[in-house]
Amino acid sequence: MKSYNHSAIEKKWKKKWGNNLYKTPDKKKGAENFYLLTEFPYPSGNLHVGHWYAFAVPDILARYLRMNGKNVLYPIGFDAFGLPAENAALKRGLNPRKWTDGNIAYMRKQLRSMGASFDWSREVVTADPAYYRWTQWLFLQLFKRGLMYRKKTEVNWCPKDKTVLANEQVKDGKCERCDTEVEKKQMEQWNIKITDYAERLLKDLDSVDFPEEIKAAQRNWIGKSEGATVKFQITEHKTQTNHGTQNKKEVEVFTTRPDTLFGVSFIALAPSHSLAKDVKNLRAINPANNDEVPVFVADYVMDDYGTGAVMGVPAHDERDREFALKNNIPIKNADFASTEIVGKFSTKTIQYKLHDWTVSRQRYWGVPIPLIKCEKCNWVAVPENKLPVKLPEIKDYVPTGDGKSPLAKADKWKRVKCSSCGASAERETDTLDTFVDSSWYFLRYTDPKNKKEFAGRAKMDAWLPVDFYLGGAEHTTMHLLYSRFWHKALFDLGLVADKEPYARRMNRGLILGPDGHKMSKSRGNVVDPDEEVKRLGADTVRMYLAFIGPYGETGSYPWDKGGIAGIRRFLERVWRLQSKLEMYEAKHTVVLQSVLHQTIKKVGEDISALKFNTAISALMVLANALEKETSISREDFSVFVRMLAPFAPHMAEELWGTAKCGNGSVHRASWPAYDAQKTESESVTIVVQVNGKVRGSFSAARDISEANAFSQAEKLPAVSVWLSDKIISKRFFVKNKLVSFVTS
Ligand code: ANZ
Ligand code: ZN
Repeated sequence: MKSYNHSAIEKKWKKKWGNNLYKTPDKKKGAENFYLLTEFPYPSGNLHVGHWYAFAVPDILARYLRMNGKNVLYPIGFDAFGLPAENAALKRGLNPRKWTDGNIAYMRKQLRSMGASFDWSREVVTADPAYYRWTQWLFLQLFKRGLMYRKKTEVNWCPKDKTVLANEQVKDGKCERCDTEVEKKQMEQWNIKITDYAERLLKDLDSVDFPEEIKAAQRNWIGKSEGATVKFQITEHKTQTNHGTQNKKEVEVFTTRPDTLFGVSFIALAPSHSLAKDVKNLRAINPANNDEVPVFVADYVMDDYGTGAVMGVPAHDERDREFALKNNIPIKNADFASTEIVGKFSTKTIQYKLHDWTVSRQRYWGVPIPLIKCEKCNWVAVPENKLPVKLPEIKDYVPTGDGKSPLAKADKWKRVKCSSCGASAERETDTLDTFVDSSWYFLRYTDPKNKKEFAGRAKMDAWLPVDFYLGGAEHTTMHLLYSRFWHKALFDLGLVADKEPYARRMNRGLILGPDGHKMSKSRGNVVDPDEEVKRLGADTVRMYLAFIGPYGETGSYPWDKGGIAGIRRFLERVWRLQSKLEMYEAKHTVVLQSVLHQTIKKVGEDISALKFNTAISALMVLANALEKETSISREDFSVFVRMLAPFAPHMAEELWGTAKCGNGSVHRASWPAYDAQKTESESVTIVVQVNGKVRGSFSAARDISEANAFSQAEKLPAVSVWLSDKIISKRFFVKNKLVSFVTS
């Protein structure tokens, strides 16, 4: 037996498997389809441990399901457009396309080193014109449906990235990408009416299998509030000079507590409210009791929520109280208004915290928005036969900061004829937010080469909805929400069959550096997976990451050098089991058979539950038992190797071959079945009590009869002393557990 040479084995099998082993047909006879999706990576340039955790560990599930007769689609691609790639390229003075293409080529190689069972023939790259042509086409379908609109709004502007950000991309007032303080700017932008779908995005959460935290986070983000609007008439203050103005003004407030109407002590407006300028001269009249109350401008009133105006009820609201005390406003204490009164002076309304999705970006590296601005016709769609609108190669792609995309300088590209009236017109020069690209990539995986449609309906129907979607917790209120919306919009257009894209979702945990902190170059705690693969092998790295903790719980796990060394030693022990292989059927003790069948059961159940760590522990227990045997039958060895295959695909393939376990690849073999009877331990320990006290115990064959149990128990010396000269008045028997005597 040769010693375990991981690099030779891994190289050999990667080459032999090539691109064909995991090519997934749309239909396979007798096999149900299963779509296992993990969020595709940004081509950032180098695979880190987090990528391994994201792709190599779910591969265990993909392989297990295949061995259990499922036709599993486990695709991969690259989320290639967008800020991260562009910023990285700019930092190096490189063209974003060149940089991105180079990274993708490198990452493909690295991804292959994992030995993951991706179907590479379905690879999708969002910066590829063959892909973004359909991003543009889908965008236009939504545009024609009236779901896109242009509006001058206060937007989040990142002064460093020099672009607009969606609300979801701002974390604690800072740019999610570069951590710079975000500024507010008035700009005209393209928005998508995701708020039209707020109610459905909420309601349909009931129909999907997402963990409660994810549902709660989305519900919170959508932020539904049921309340009412109330109109207050505005009167000009006595000191107002231009008396005689009769134009009636009113201010509308949104409240969740219309029953506190009698306690209104003031009205507060957001600083950008249309009446804010004249506020010193204004008084508001409470419609319920004609009380006149002062009007203020207050910072705590948000301009983009409700009506941008609040009725201040300091007796019942903390912030209102604080404001009233600070501004010496008399606090009104009053009874609650009855539902009848409330009904007369208010209109029931529902408010959402969710905002429409701002999708235009003033950056080069994205999908050109396929619209044309014509003086006469306003915004016109680029005709479908002119798609894709290709992103032009330009020299100066550095963001300008003047609120315009670098594409605005691409004069030749920009000038077009209006597709409606033929007059000279200009292209939209903003590009689309990357989250538009990723809102439908999983559809394209079902039909990646289609030139006529974004994906054929029959192919989509064969795979959708996604059976199981794994990803990062950071996407809960971004990608996961956007793509649910996008799918619903496509559903309404009759383009997809389901209301929801993902049947089940799970967020994975985080791998920390050996010091327990997030891996980062500045901390010097980054573990390079390539080095680990070189040193210990991909099988060890995969198995170690699977062993590090339960996958489906969003915990964080520090990388442990001792832990990975332990896994390596385990695999070496597995390797040495070969030496015990017999040429003939070995006679094994019942105990080994029970361990074997218990392991089959446990490993299968644990993999299904994403508890890869305890599945590996069970394999370790079995390996211990096998080591104790003088010889191992080929049959038992084959069971072990098949269970090893999802975790350590290269070693398992090698052992499968050398031990002549079966024809073809172990990855085409089926998962071993267990015998339920054998999973039960063959011997049991029976405890013996006399008058309620434990006096002894004995080991017996499982399911020993009551009569035999009593006679064996009575014979135990430690028991018989307590029974001699006594009359046994009662006997109890609990099957496989207990014998109890009562004497009189
Ligand atoms: C009077 C009142 C009395 C209120 C009371 C609350 C308690 P949610 O649940 O988040 O929807 N509000 C309305 N628009 C606002 C804005 N643009 N900026 C800041 N605050 C605003 O909160 C709704 C409540 O927040 C509303 O109900 C309003 O204050 C305030 F005992 O009206 B309430
Ligand atoms: Zn025109």
